[in-house]
Amino acid sequence: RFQPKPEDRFTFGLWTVGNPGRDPFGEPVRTPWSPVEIANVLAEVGAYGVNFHDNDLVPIDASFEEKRKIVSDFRRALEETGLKVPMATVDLFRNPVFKDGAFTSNDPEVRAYAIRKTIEAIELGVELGAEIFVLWGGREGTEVDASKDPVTALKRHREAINYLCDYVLDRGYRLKFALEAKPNEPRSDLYLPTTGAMLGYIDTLDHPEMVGVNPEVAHERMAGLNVYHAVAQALERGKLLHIDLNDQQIGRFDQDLRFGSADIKGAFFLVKLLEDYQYQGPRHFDAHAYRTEDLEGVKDFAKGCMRTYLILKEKVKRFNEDREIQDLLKKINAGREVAGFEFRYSPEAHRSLMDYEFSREKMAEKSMYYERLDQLTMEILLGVR
Ligand code: GCO
Ligand code: MN
Ligand code: MN
Ligand code: MN
Repeated sequence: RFQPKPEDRFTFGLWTVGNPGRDPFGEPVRTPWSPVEIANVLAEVGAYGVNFHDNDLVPIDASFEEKRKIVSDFRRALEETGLKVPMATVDLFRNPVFKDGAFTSNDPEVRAYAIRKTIEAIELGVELGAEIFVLWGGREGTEVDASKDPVTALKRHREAINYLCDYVLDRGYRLKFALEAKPNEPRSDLYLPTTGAMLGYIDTLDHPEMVGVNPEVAHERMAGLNVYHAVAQALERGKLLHIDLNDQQIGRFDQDLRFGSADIKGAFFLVKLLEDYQYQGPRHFDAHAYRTEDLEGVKDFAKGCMRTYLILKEKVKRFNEDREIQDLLKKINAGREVAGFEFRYSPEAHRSLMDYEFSREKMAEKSMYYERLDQLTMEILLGVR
């Protein structure tokens, strides 16, 4: 029970389970694993796939020969373990060259280099089977607003994404881009700070059909938003290509906690959304183990993410099959139709609307039962239902 299976499509990044526990106040506490070692651990704990930034796999200064060796070793590990690479991404934040942004840098040479580095990362991802390419603008932002015109920054960002889409089309790759928003960290303010902002922006691109979003639980919560609602908006537009599952307490630094470990109710509704709407993409855990953990603890962390998801999936089934809850929902959703009216303008429908006699008092009298509904939801989560 609660054993991960390939069809659950659980994935982790090399940078997540491979996180050595460095933070702004302290050195690493774990010896870094090689990509092959990480793949083996992921296979052992039952993950379906592994994702990576270009430089999680191939160091930025690797020679051509070094790169070929690393890639072929990694490919062999994938074949031996059966792990897939559904997603790849690019690191446009770690190297000092990107200290003031990549696609939005004021320096055209840096912007060009960012595009070139992304294209090489796309090649690497495609070579290993990726069909989704995540773009997270780690340093696309500012501390000093006087330094950069935010209107210009957006135009530069758009130029870069349009370039990348044209490149992928030109090469005939089956690859889609998933844009990941974050409000802050590592910059004071990042451009396109929320999934909602990303969704509005995507429609301004040359090829919106090639671009969707990768919402992250922690990032929406850092912005004080409801992840469930943000993900729903993406889902409703067919734009949910990927998802970064983790957890976060509001008002804290970017914590990347084990999925479900901070807000179990929020996690429940997110799982409910993904399951009820049969989300087909990878369920990626962008989180890492506490800095206190050793290698065994890292495995506990990874298993915990998947197990919590599967437990919540079972809770969703219970919720959906619970007679009392479903009867309440029926009542909650009931209401009187306005004769002759439709929620689409026509002169006839409009006449019915204007002729109808509304009773505000009657409408406002309706019982909502939300206390009862919420308590029943909590009792499912608390395991007494
Ligand atoms: C973060 C981000 C990253 C991205 C990753 C993929 O807060 O550090 O969530 O983990 O998801 O870089 O592009
Ligand atoms: Mn994050
Ligand atoms: Mn993070
Ligand atoms: Mn992320």
